[in-house]
Amino acid sequence: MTSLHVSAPSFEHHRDPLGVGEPEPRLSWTVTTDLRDWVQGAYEIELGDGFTTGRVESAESVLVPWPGPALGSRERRGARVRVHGADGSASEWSDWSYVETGLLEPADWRASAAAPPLELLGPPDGPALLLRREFTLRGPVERARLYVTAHGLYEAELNGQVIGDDVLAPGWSSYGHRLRFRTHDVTALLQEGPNAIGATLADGWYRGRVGFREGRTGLYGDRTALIAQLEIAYADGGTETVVTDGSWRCAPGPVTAASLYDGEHHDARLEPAGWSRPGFDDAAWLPADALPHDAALLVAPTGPPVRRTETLAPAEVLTGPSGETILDFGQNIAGRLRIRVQGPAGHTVTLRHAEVLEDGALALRPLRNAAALDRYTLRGDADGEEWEPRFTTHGFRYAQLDGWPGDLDPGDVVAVVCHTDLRPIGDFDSSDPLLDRLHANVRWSMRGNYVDLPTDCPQRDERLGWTGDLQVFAPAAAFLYDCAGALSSWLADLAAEQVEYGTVPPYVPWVPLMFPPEPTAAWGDAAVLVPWTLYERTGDLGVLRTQYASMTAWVDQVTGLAGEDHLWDEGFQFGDWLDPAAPPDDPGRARTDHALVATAYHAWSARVVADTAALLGHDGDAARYGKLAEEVRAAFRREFVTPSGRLACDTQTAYALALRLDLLDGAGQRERAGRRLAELVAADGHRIGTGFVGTPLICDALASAGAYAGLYGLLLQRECPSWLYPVTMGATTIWERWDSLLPDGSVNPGEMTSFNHYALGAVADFLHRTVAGLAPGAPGYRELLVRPQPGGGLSRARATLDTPYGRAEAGWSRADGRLELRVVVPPNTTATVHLPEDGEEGGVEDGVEDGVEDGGEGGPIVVGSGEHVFSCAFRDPADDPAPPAPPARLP
Ligand code: RAM
Repeated sequence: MTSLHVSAPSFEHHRDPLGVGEPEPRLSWTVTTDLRDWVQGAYEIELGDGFTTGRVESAESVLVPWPGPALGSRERRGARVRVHGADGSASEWSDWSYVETGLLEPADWRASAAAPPLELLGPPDGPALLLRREFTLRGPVERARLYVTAHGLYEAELNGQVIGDDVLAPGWSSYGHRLRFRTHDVTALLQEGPNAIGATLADGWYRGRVGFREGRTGLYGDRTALIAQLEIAYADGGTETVVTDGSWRCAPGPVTAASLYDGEHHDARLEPAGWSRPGFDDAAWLPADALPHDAALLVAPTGPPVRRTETLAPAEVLTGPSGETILDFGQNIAGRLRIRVQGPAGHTVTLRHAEVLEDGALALRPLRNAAALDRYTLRGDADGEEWEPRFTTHGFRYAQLDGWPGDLDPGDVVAVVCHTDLRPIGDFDSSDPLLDRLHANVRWSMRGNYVDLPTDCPQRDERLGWTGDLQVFAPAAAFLYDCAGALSSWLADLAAEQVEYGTVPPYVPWVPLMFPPEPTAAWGDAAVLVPWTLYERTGDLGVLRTQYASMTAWVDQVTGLAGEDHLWDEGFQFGDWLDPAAPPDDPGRARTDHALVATAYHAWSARVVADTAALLGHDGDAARYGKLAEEVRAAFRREFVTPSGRLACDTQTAYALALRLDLLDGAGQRERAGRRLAELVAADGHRIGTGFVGTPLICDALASAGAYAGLYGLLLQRECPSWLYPVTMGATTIWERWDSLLPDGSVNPGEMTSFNHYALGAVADFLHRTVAGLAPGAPGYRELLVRPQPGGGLSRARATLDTPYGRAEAGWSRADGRLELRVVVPPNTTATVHLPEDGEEGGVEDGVEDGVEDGGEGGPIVVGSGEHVFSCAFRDPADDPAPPAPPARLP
């Protein structure tokens, strides 16, 4: 009995397709089958309005164009699909899935911005304010939607119930260009007769403090406001709309201060009981001001919101040096605490947060100008009360509780992990627990740094969308999580601000602080390389099309800056930021020349733009950027490479750039450069010598040179600086610096010392692609490239990924001189399998019966869908010398 099953279609990159902004959402589906080598021959899509495509002869199953008439605002449509294999097999119809548009046109918005009156407004990051109004429904409701957003942060309620489970809504976008609204199905919350709708409004990114040093307040405006439109369809066909306007009434509430950086103070005695229920007396409340707003800025989200994704119980209760109570949650996170407490009315409990301890006490210095301090003043309920702040998050592993009334039961406090609710899709494991912990730390740093946008860090007075950090991390991010929808929103902000400021700002959204936005290599190149990574990992040409103007504008700008000699050697650069040799107080003082880094990146981005232009059919551009890329490569060689392949900067980063970005000429130069890189790594005792720029490239560069011993020596190094050193020091996330915690356990004296920065975790991408061997061979993993390179004494490694076509896996294990490689190829795709270099002499033996095309003499093998097992002789030179010493300290 064979089986062939097709999933219900998904729409664009949405996790929850309610309130989407695409009138013609593209559809994708995956097939599960035990038929081997299954290839789709045709599909058929049926839409809920009766529209059907009939049988379409096509192998496409990812982001297939919307087949029916475009949807209008508020339209809901079911879709289902069935598929036919090229082998004559056929599936049943899939289940139905549904997509519903939000408000697509500015003219759909009738709501004003309801702003609390000036007399209620406190200083920035002061009190959160309440807004409410009542309305009466004349009959039973069939369907109701709330379209809602805010200038500031909001939490909306209907009849006493919080609407949805979003955290920090509406998130942070470049508010001057784009403000995301959410669509909620609120049918079940409404009742015939009197109803009440309300919201709590805090300053957040809109009006509160953002940015390092003094930061900025009132960046987007000095008045917070709610923009909400509740659309109700009665069962009898009538409709009703309730919008924010001057009829809403406002008052202060229990939140007396709320700051993203400093934390929240909630005085539960000030909660007006029942304020979001009908019948509450708001006579003393003040009317809101109905302010105009630009509805053209309102856009539907393309990715999921921030949510509470997990809770962690304390792993340990500690007592600090002054007798303070400190909870250790065992994991560094972004989020906040939820407490259950019982005590007298008016008593205040204080919660402080930190990522690490120093001398047994919270290390607060790395937070700089972020107090990360929450306070709860009790109502005095006899049976206790529960609280979690709503308008702040912190980056922490440890929390200090002061003023806890009575004995603390550790079960009364949990850490609530908050971040963008991205779907996890990829994973990695191996025989080395330290390497696995490193990988887990990368995942946690991704979680900690995706609180609505990709940030540098979640804890100090910064938390900005630094472009360079994401640029280097994007390939790892795109493997761990389905982040295409979320990142395309951020890229839209990047493009909008690039137009506004005339360059790609070093962080997006841009907050004017100490310096104007200046073009900088590796940071600004995010404009080109992040869309490319998304294309490579999802097969979505749309993201390239949407970002094309931004991509070309960046390369054009740099071309102008570099001038006729094509060397970008003037102006400010971050360079190989945080080179481990840079002094703690001067993180930009790298050993690698800034001009070398900048020119290398220019060549790379020009190449990627040329390839993009070709894909999009812009042939003239493709030729022009292709020529530019060659000219910049030549300029790079002229300036920085000797004819024999030595580089002007004798550094790990310089060689990594030249090798990985294909800047050298001919096998001779490459061979010499590869050898020199391996020599440098060995001379450094297999300790890492790269900063943000070299780190994501060096392992690939060593692998391309065949320097496997050097590569694994570096990857598995435990001495500082290295990837595993922090793991041996008990790290649970990736650190900003190789030595954020010094070997003596003290915190690095640099003012910029975060314990949760994903950039140096970019190496995870190499673990997936090369250690385990699961890489995209064609965009969207339509072809897998399985080319593992075992080494370092590892006895197994495996990567798994939910590709757009279904589950893929590549994993190997070895024993007694033989290696077994297991590959799972999703339906409708193929894999090109290369057995490890040292394993060729053993020959190839497919453990499965058919479908194997032996590439002959050690060449690659192309296989179709299904599970395949290969085995070959393999000898790991790392087995020969004495085995490495056991880890100093396991986390
Ligand atoms: C720091 C950030 C970030 C980096 C910039 C250059 O402030 O934390 O990681 O990209 O500097």
